Amino acid sequence: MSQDVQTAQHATVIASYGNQCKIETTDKRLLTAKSLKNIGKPLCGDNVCFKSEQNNENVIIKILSRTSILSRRNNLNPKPKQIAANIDQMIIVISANDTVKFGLIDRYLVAAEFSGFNPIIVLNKVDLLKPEQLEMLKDDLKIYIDINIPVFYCSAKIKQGITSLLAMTANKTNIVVGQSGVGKSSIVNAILPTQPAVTKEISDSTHKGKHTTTTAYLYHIPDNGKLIDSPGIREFGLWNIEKNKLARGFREIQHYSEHCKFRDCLHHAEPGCAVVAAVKKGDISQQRYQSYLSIFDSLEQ
Ligand SMILES: Nc1nc2c(ncn2[C@@H]2O[C@H](COP(=O)(O)OP(=O)(O)OP(=O)(O)O)[C@@H](O)[C@H]2O)c(=O)[nH]1
Ligand SMILES: [Mg+2]
Ligand SMILES: [Zn+2]
Repeated sequence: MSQDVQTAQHATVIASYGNQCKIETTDKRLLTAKSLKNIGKPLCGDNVCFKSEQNNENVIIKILSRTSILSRRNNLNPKPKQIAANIDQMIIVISANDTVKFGLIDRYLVAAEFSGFNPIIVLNKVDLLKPEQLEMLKDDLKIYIDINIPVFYCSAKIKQGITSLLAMTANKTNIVVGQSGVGKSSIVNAILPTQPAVTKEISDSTHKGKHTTTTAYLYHIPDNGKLIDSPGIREFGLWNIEKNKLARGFREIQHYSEHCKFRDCLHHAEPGCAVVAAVKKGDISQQRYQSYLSIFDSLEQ
């Protein structure tokens, strides 16, 4: 280790704006820091070493090794965008006043399985639903309960379901993800009323429209947890996943694939495919299998 790194102090990146970052030191001071060009771009959630220069500028000189990175790709830009680092748990937020976008949820789940994040689904804005509408949505989302992915029914507005969600977040770095307007920042605020994240209402006084949150931002939550609010997305493009490995992103497909006749079975129409048999029997949801096929087609190699 170089002399520089030994005398440096440690910090966590709260938010990264290019090579300017907001960092929090181990003794809880919030500072602005620039990062050295040759170390790569620090991400929200990174653990870093920094030095304070004589002119009071703080300089990040090293990014400590990451346990995980969340990246996504969109159609407009082939280069994946890195969103945050060192994530343990992904809270996928969907809104009750929208149709359920199973394809989007399943893409997030694939990313979570490949990156080793624990996934949770939150249906927010349940205050807008009549009881029978809520029951119908619970029926639709049962396919996730069946594969052991917890689903929470919440309202950030009336603070319903927030305590049980909070109980899942202790001692972990959690990231809230989902489309713009589903209420990610509102959920963060319901959990953390004392350090409010900017939501649509607050930002509408200055700018209209969607995409209120523009940068991932890390908040501390009770019981040693961290909660990262992230910008809303329109689509969540997967990258760096090979077609013949995709089954690993679908835990139930992966489970049945062990019994396929051919080891390199892609679970389309091969003879002796245990996955197709399980779909026919109703042991794998038709909806999830269709997602598998459609994501399979969307992957490049
Ligand atoms: N009725 C109802 N409205 C909600 C709830 N949660 C959030 N909203 C509203 O939904 C809108 C969007 O909320 P935000 O929290 O800004 O959404 P976001 O997901 O952070 O959006 P981006 O930052 O653009 O990605 C705001 O008008 C909120 O008041 C809820 O539980 N019930
Ligand atoms: Mg937001
Ligand atoms: Zn198969």
